[in-house]
Amino acid sequence: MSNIITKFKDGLKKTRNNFANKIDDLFSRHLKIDDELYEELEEILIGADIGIEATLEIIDMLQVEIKKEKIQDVNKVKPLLKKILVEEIKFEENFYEDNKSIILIVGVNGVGKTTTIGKLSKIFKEENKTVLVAAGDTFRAAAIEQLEKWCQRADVELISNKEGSDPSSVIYDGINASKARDTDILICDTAGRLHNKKNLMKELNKISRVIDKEYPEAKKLVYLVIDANTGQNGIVQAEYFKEVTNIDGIILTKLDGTSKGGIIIPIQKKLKVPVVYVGLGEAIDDLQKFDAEKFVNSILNY
Ligand SMILES: Nc1nc2c(ncn2[C@@H]2O[C@H](COP(=O)(O)OP(=O)(O)OP(=O)(O)O)[C@@H](O)[C@H]2O)c(=O)[nH]1
Ligand SMILES: [Mg+2]
Repeated sequence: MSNIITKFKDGLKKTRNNFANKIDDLFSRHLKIDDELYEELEEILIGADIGIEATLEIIDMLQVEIKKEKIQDVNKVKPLLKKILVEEIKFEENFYEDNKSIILIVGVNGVGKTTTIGKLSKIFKEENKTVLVAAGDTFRAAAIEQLEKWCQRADVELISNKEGSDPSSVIYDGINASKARDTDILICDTAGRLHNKKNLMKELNKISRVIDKEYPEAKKLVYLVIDANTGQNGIVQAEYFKEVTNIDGIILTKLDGTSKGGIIIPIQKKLKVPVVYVGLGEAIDDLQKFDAEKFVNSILNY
């Protein structure tokens, strides 16, 4: 098995134990495809945090397909469910980084922004891209020190200023350093502790203006980090950020800590923004580019 598949499998163990076991048990108990089977399946999908809307859609698609293909054998339902889940999760557009990109990492406190920056840096370096990081969370000294440690682990340079300095000035310095070194990707940390929407909007707008003015040649990407363990509340957070800034991609962290990884479906559906990376653990290699097929295979135990 490839390393990436193993990572997905290991990281999604809790969701798989909750989901695949119930699905397999369901199909082993039912001999016929009937209303009872659909009802139980519905419960399992909702229990995995897939959300009512998406669950009903999935059941509906399943029923249509089963009718169309005249399927009677229960054993043929799981592969069909797999296909439908992959279709539900797949995003056609590609929002990934260009060779010259500036990435703003945003999200509420504690979701995993700083950690993810270290992991992302490593991924980009492995893709032979040059990386620079800007310490835009100037809210507390510890944030800068923590980011410094992650940059050391990933072996990338950090541009920072002292605690309390203006975040957009740090981003400005980061842009200048990126230009001087001809860096491919500049990743910017931001503070998760800005108390209200007005402050958050003010700060992100200011940073955006600096980027638009100083680095128009770079592709600007805003990645919102969401902790998978927060469940439906993660969707509320995302809607909050969406009112404040444009979001190009979602990074769903701590999927290893939840049995309800199905949350990925309503997040994408509600926000119409793709999940681009997933966090599957605390170590530097525990971030993966999101792949719908690998994800579904992992949670269905294929
Ligand atoms: N298990 C697990 N833990 C994670 C993952 N990503 C981050 N964490 C942990 O989450 C905690 C918070 O991570 P940070 O990177 O400090 O989060 P942050 O968003 O920068 O937090 P603030 O700067 O306080 O807003 C740390 O203990 C990380 O190790 C993940 O994918 N899996
Ligand atoms: Mg942080």
